[in-house]
Amino acid sequence: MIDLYTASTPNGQKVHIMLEETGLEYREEFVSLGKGEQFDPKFLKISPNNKIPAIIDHDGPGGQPISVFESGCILLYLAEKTGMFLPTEPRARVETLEWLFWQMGGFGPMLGQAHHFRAYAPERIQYAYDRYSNEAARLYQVLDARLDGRDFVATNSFTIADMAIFPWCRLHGRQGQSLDDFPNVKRWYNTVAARPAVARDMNKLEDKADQTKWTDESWSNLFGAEQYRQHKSE
Ligand SMILES: N[C@@H](CCC(=O)N[C@@H](CS)C(=O)NCC(=O)O)C(=O)O
Repeated sequence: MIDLYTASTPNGQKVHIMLEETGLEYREEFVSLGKGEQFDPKFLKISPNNKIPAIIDHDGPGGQPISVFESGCILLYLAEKTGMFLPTEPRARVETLEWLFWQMGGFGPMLGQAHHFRAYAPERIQYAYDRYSNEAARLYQVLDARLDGRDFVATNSFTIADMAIFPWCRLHGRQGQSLDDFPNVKRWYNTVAARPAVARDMNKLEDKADQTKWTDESWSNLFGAEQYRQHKSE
């Protein structure tokens, strides 16, 4: 059994997709980020960076429990555990990891900044707004070029790289992008969205979206004093 600490956000969705695709048995624990549950000392013990997703696999290496944080590491861990969605052939494996790390180091963080400066910043800071919107467009172009003539990002089959990238593309509007400008991304996006495990998951997560309204408390937890206060793990 795997405990998944999650929220209905792109980084959480990656792990939901992997768990649904592999058929591993799991239970979800939704962490309310607006209410500051990510600072709970128990949660910090398994996720010291106060972010979802994190998992506890009760049947980890040697049959002992293990906790894993960072979505890319969770995908890799589950791929190695199941032997699914990460090719073993060395070149295909490197290509999959290249695109997984591309998502973790660039596509995710830059698009996250685009969300922040376009949707959340209390004032419009034109330089930051343009910088992250332009960087988002550049990254979509890189992805579009990669997908030219390919069905999937890393290899000729669906891998953890596709799982990592897809949930971030769902929010293209918030990043100031239109998939019509990236026809290869659009085709791939529709292919991935139509996978039964992905479709099932996305429907379920729509209902679980954190309904917390922006209040002084939720703002402070995510972007203000509480976020930057030192929190102690159990
Ligand atoms: N690099 C991390 C990023 C995780 C992340 O940014 N999680 C966000 C939600 S998508 C979060 O938990 N934010 C809560 C906070 O910053 O306090 C990963 O991929 O797991």
